[in-house]
Amino acid sequence: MRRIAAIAIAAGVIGAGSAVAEGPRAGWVADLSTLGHGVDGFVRIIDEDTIEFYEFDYDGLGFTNGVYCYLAPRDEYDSYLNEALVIGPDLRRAQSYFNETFQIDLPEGMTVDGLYGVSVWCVALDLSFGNGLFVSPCPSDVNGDGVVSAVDIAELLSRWGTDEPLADLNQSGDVNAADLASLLSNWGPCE
Ligand SMILES: [Ca+2]
Ligand SMILES: [Ca+2]
Repeated sequence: MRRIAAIAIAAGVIGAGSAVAEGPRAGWVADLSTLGHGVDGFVRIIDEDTIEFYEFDYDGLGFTNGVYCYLAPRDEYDSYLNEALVIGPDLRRAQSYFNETFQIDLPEGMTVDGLYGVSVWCVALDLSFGNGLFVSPCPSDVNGDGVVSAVDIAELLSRWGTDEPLADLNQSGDVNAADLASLLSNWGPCE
């Protein structure tokens, strides 16, 4: 623990005054649960306003008001509908989806910033057919540059004591010493 504390103090000096930006989280992936209509697969963030469904299954059915991709804040993605966050197109169609890949551009002016949950959402029933949380393929790489380094410690320390998902590496709900230890254990290039 002595080593961790020493590095933490050093990084605190480095991090003082540095700007904190969430970044586009390119490459983050959500693993869709299966809640209805055979929905399964993954959704990946391509850039700040593009997401990609892949290995996607869905029987194509649903009620008349449509079934849409729905992006939401972390705590709301499976229980609450804000229509502004529903992004098109309507995913229903006559032929079922099997192992498909397609991209969706977010509406003009909308980005993935602050949005961690994705659902395949049936509007008429206010019901998710499948959903998941976007997670980083290399969680300790807080700033997303492909390497776990002192910069990431500085980014983590700047969020110390908060619940910010970028730095809450073990998804415990707060940023603390456990996250710092996790970061140090993953030191070096992302695999
Ligand atoms: Ca990094
Ligand atoms: Ca944590």
